[in-house]
Amino acid sequence: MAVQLNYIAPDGWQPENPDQNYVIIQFKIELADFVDKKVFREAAASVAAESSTGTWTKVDEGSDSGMKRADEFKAIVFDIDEVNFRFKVAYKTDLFEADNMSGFLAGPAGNIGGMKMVKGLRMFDIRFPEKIVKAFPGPRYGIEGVRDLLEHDEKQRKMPILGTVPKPKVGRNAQEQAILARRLWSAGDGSYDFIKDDENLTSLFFNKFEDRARLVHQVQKEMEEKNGKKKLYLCNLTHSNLDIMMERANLIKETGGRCMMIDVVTTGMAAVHTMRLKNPELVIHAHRAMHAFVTRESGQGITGEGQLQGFSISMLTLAKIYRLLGVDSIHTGSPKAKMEDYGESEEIMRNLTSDEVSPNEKFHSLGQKWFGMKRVWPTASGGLHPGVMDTVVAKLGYDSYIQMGGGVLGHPEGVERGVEAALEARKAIAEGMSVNEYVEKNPSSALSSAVKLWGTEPRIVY
Ligand code: CAP
Ligand code: MG
Repeated sequence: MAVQLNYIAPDGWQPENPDQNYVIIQFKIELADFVDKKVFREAAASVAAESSTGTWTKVDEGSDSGMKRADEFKAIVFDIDEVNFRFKVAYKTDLFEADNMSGFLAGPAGNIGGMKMVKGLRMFDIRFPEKIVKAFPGPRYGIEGVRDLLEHDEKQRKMPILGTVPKPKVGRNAQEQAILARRLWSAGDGSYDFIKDDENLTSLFFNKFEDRARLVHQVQKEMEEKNGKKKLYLCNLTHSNLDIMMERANLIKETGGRCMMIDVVTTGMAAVHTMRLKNPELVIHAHRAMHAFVTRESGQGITGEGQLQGFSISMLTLAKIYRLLGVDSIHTGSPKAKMEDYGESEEIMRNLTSDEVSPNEKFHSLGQKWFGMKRVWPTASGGLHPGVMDTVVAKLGYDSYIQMGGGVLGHPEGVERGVEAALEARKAIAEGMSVNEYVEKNPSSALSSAVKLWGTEPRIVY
C-alpha cells in the first residue's frame, strides 16, 4: 500500500453541493489482525485511492503521467469515525461515465474488496448525484404506472397487491401451473392480483417457458374477460443469454402478458439495464436470488458498530441501483423472515418510494434525491402468510407487493381458502382493522383458520 496523493480531507471538510458534484459512499472497514488499529486512516485512504485514481505503489509522476489530473479526480475520505472504523468517500461526479453502472461499480465496489490490510468491509449506501440519476431510465411504470395498468380505482390504490409463487418451487408442469393460476384468480371475489414463477423455474423439459407463458396468459385473459379485474403474471424469463431473455420478453408480449420477472443479481447490471431499454414495454419485477452472497454480513458491524465478519454491499445500495436501472418492483425482504431483520426493509422502502429521502443515522444511509424518477414497489416475500399482512403493511405501506407462497397454498382448508384469507386480511386492513380484530369478529373465516395455523407473527425461515 502506497498512497501517493493525499486522499484524506482536512478535518471538518464537507463536499460542496454534493448532489451536483459528488458520488458519496458510506463505508466501514475491519482491519486485518496483523494491522495496527492506528493505521485506520491509512486504510481508509487506500480505499479511496484504489477505488478512484491510485494504486498500490508509487508510480511515475512525470509531466505526461496524468498525475495532475489524478490529483484533481482523487476521491476524498471525510466524516471519519475512528471508533467504529466508518468513513465516507466523495468521488467527483466526472470521475465516472454517468450512464454506466457496471463501469461505475468496478471502482468503489471493485479491487478494494481484495485489500490485505482489511478483513472486512461493508458499503452501507451510495448517494448518487443528479447527473448520474438522470442518466438512467428508472422504471417505465413504477407504482402509479402499474396501478394504472391494473385499472385500480381510488380504493384499490390504498391497498397492497397480493400474489403467490407456486410451491413446490418446481414440480408442476405448464398445464398444472395454469390450473393453479385459474384457482388463485377465481377464488374469493376474483380480485387476487398475481401469480409469480419461482426462481428455480426457467424452461424445463416438463415446464417449457413457452408453454407456461401461453397457458397462464390464456387463463389471465379468460379471467379478465369474465370479471373485468386485471391480473399480473410475473413470468420468469431469467437467462444468462440476453438474446434469449429478449425472445422470452417478446413471447410474454405476444401471448398477452404484461410483466416479466428477472433475477437481477444473477443476470447482472448490464442485462437489467438493457432489458429495461429494449423490452417490449413490460413491467419488470426484480427477484434478487444470490443477493445474500453480496449483502449478507453476520457480524455486529452490520449495525455500524462492532465487528464486521466479511465483505458486503447493503441491500439498500443494490435496491437503489436497481431503481436507477429501471425495475418496477423488487424484493426488499419481509419483517423478521430469513436473515435477521433490523428494519432494513423499511429503509429500503423509503428509498424506493420517495422522491427525496433524508439520511438515516440508524442505517448509515445517506439519503437520495431522485429528481422525479418513478417510484418502485417494495416486495415483501419469504415466510409470509395472511395473518401477518397488517404488520407488513404497517411497515412497508400499502404501495407494496405481498407475496405469499406457502402462506396461501398451505392453508389448512385448501388453496381457495388461502386466497380468501389473504383477501380478508387486505379488506380488514383497508377498513382500519387489525388481523386479530377481524378474526375475533369472524371466527369461521378463512383468515381465522390461517391464523390458527400460523399465528400473526412472521414465520422465520431457517
Ligand atoms: C418465497 C420465495 C421467494 C423468497 C425470496 C421462496 O416463498 O418464493 O423466492 O421470498 O426471498 O422461495 O422462499 P414463500 P426474498 O412465500 O413460500 O416463503 O424475498 O427475501 O428475496
Ligand atoms: Mg422463490
